[in-house]
Amino acid sequence: MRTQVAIIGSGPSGLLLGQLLSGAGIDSVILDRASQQHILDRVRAGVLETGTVGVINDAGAGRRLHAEALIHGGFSLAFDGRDHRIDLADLTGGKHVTVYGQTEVTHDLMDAREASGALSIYAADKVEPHDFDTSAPFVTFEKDGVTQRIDCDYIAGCDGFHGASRQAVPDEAIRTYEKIYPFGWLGLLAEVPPVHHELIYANHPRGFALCSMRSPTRSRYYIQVREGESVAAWNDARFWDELRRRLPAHHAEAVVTGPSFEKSIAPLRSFVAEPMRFGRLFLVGDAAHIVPPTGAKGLNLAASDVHYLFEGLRDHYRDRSDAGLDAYSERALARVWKAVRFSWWMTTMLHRFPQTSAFDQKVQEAELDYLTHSRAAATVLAENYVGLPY
Ligand code: RFL
Ligand code: PHB
Repeated sequence: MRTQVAIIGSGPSGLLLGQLLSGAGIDSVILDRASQQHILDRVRAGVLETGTVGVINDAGAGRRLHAEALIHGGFSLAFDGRDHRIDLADLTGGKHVTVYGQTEVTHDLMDAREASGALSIYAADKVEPHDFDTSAPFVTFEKDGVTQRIDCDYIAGCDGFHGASRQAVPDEAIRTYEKIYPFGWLGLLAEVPPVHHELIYANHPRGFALCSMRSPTRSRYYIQVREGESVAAWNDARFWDELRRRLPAHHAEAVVTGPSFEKSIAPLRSFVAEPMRFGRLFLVGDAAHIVPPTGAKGLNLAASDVHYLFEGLRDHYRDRSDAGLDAYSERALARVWKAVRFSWWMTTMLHRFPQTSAFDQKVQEAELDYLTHSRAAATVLAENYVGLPY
């Protein structure tokens, strides 16, 4: 088999890139080790920057999003029993975020790919990139016990943090930076109306809590849990009880509870691999970087990476110019590090760290107080949350 761009991974990064390439008449094959259903069953991000919505539109997969997504012009910071609204629209000159689940984005992109007729291979085992330091790279994989090979011009490693692409790079060619946080997020999805019409990020002595949503009838909630905690220890009643305890009283009273239909724990980590290009292999999205979810940046960074890489590939095939491909790693990383910083800062400001000193606790309280009294400080938060320009 031969294609122009072999894409490893069918998450948002791989699917977005595949659609943009199809739109420009560039051929791609997507390979994923998971089944299509498994990918659609993963519950993840919910907040999209305007730039991400733009990339989804460019990929020809924005129709349902525009009909169903929720536009949010602000969110709440809750702490010390009170509630402070960050007015995103006012602080950023009219900008907003879009609340639409990653599951739905993935669904729309998979439908668009199917309509375009481009090839995706799911449940592919042992996917491996080869010879990307030469002009003749290829990818091998096993399907139904048979080893197959795809020759290509370029390989896009869109296979997430645990994927094969980054691991195929020799140690001496890559530098990684990592920070692990000593807690996780327990998330719950339920068919109940959200407690509030906007998101609430809560800092409480018992730990962080986040009230988010997927629609006016579907809520997504998260609570900070200790490292090593197991989902089995949290039945629905315990979760709802703990969530309520971490919210200001007026919100706690308004929480509508119901049976959960998804519950999972995510560890929190910051991670960056540099560079993001190795010859004809490009790392994209979570394959190259991870941020803790507090700033809602992971999926949005995947979209900006895809935007830069697509421009480079398009210019290569259309104009025979490699300037965009040569600049990919530097352009992407400049934006990545700013989101890594923002996500680390939001996480540090909103969570309770084990063994925190009295000094650190006071500084955290001063930071929150400053945000609620200084327009300049609130503007820094708002302009990062809605997304820095591409
Ligand atoms: P993905 O989505 O992990 O997709 C990678 C795909 O590659 C496949 N794969 C392989 N295929 C072949 N061979 C291998 N060896 C392979 N290894 C893996 C996998 O099966 C998978 O299909 O990476 P991608 O496309 O880069 O997308 C990144 C986003 O999924 C991620 O950044 C976000 O979900 C992060 N995130 C959030 N981002 C936001 O922008 N806003 C949010 O509100 C937000 N909330 C979140 C989040 C992530 C969370 N978790 C669970 C980590 C909330 C949570 C709880
Ligand atoms: C979500 O709705 O899943 C979500 C929202 C905001 C975040 C993280 C996750 O910061």
